[in-house]
Amino acid sequence: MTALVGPESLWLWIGTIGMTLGTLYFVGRGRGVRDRKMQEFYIITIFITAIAAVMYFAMATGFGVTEVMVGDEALTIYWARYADWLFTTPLLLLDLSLLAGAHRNTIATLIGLDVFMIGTGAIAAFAATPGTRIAWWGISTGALLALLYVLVGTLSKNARDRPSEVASLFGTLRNLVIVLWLLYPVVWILGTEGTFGILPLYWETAAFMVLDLSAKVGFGVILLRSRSVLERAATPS
Ligand code: RET
Repeated sequence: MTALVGPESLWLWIGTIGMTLGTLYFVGRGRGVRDRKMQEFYIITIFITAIAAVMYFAMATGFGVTEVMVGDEALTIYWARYADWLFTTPLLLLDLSLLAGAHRNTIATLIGLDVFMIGTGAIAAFAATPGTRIAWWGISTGALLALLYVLVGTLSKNARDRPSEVASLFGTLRNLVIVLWLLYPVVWILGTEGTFGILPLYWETAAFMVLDLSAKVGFGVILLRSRSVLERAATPS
């Protein structure tokens, strides 16, 4: 078997280190938090970066990667991304939902759409013809747009009934999610997966690493930075 991981491993190692440092930082901050409701935010956020750290390690060391034949071309597919996102994106949505004080039906809808999005995105990555790959990408992007619609609709409405600092923290994180999450399908379709060959694997891997670190560690830092706001978020309003 040939080694599948090329020079893009540089970015995968930076991702591994960044996610590990993020995890350690959140664990450090979470020590001493006694309030059970507040602990929920720490537990969820720590798992997000911990899962990403091991999946980045899997990719950097050549476990999380395979080849997919599209026509007579072999594409390098980092499948571990989808394993990571399948678990971490629902957890990110759970953090946001707890902050907004969402009803469980809203949480179920968001997580359902999210799993649908990552599942169909994984099919897109493994599909054998350019046409079917783009069709599955379209289905997955449709789920993303529906998810963001719930985020700006129902979830934002719920957040407006929360204390003002909590509502404002929710607004910041929601906007971060909208901007960053919309970039994922763009990088995918421009990158090697889209088969248009616009963005080479090296730069695509760098782009996903920056997006992943911002969407996980950046998100977590903003969420956990103010203990007083989290305290208010943890008190039922
Ligand atoms: C794929 C490909 C198909 C189309 C769409 C995608 C969306 C992925 C998203 C991923 C978000 C990941 C995050 C990771 C955390 O660090 C699967 C790339 C719509 C939105 C936030």
